[in-house]
Amino acid sequence: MFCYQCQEAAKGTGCTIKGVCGKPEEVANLQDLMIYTLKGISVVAQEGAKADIKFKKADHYTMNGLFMTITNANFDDAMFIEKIKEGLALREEMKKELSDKGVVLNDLHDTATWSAESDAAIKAKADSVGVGVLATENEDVRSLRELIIYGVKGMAAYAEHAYNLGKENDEIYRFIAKALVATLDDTLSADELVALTLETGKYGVDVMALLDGANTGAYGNPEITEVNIGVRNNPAVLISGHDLKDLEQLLKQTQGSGVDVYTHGEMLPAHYYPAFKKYDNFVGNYGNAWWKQKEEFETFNGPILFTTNCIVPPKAEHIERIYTTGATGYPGCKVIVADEKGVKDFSEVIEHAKRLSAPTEIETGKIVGGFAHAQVFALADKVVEAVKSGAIKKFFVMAGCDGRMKSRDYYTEFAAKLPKDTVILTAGCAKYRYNKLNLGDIAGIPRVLDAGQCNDSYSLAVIALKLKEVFELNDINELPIAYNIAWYEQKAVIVLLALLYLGVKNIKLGPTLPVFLSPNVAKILVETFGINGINNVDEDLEQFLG
Ligand code: SF4
Ligand code: SF3
Repeated sequence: MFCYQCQEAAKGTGCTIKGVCGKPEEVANLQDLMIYTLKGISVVAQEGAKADIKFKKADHYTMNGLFMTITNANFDDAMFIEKIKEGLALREEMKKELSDKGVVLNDLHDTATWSAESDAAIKAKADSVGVGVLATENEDVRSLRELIIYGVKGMAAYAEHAYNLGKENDEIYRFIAKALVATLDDTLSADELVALTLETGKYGVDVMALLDGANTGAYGNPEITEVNIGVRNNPAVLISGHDLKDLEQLLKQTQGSGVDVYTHGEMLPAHYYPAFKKYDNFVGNYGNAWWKQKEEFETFNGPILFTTNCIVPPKAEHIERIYTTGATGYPGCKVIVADEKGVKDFSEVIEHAKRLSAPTEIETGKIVGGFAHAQVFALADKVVEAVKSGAIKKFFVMAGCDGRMKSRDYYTEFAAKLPKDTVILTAGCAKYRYNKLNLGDIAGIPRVLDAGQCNDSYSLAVIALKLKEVFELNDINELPIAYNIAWYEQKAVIVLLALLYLGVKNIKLGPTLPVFLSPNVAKILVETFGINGINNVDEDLEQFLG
């Protein structure tokens, strides 16, 4: 295996024996074969597109297949084998349809022609492509290809959440296919791949806008909300991940059952949506960012439902109370599958909760959030006034991911040491590093404004664009907004590419720069966009405020 797609890649080069995330070699290779299969399907889909023939099924398959390979989403080798088999059959169906319509397919790439009859043959193929990343010898081309693939993985994840709410955009699917095929094309120059990377950012903006519209269209605009972090004395289900449609179905099905629902990790911002406030058994948020889940699942006592990443390989005794759905999976954990109408039956999870104890309290109190674009616009006069009067000197966008590395203590210290006339704008699970610090407020505006999940970084960009307009500036970079972003997995990659596309400069990215950036590609990002790594809190504060 060879994997270097996340911030925790072993030794700062890549995982080669087993993932730091817990991904075994066999699963890593199958994930690479999944991507290989998706490239082949995209090759055929592109041929169809030339003849104006669309393959909706392939669009959805590709979206879900990409999502399954995101860090900490799916560790289940059997699920990958089944998915790949399904893909091979789909690819052949597509070819048949094309040939029936008179489209001649010549000289197809191996990704579009390989086949395997048995599980063993699939595994053997997986082992042969499992270091495929390294097969691209030119390190700059390899770096750009992988940067694009990781961006597209994040894009697919967000597209799937929107799709679950009935919203999709064919242009995003077309781009995903085009990008995957481009990573097979040896004739593309590094410059052309750089251009494609920026185009990936454009579709990153589009997909986040699509998801924002889907979420707010279905559940209303997030509003200022105090979220309880304590517990009640009823049995309960803990729901983790990013999928709001799954949450809605769970809340509906738990009504009147005596079972409470708590959010975990990236599901916390669900409390900010008006539509979920009517559920009186939607109690609060339990715990912190994903990487603390082993201890928190221990004390939660009840069943846990994963709707997306981040799964940490569970303790053996927890497996029987962990359920997965959507793109997620873990060997031994029960999978809840949607019917053809997208309906999921969570009754087994709810019945399971009834047999177990109520959660053990690990914290008490409340945290405040709900500052997505509409809520901030509603406060615009106050915010603009505070900036004009000098009460707010600077905003710090500290969105992104959390992770288990000790070096991420930097973000807690950075937030705590920020001057009292600054405001943090956050989104994603990065917030758990400082959202319980009680940093106070400025004239009633909390000093930590949480817009929501990582995809709600889109809101932060919309807010910045609005402020640019209000202050009549020519360039988004003239605003008193600094960017100190933490990344971990591939959704953060698409968020970053989206910000670059919007013209945001001088982003500090940490706790370490992606190891999949070759020195030359990193140089382009530094020279064109001013991207830079973190140093230490005092020096970085000096740099930002100096
Ligand atoms: Fe390693 Fe990250 Fe890949 Fe897991 S996802 S194998 S930790 S690089
Ligand atoms: Fe967190 Fe996994 Fe990225 Fe959506 S839950 S931000 S790491």
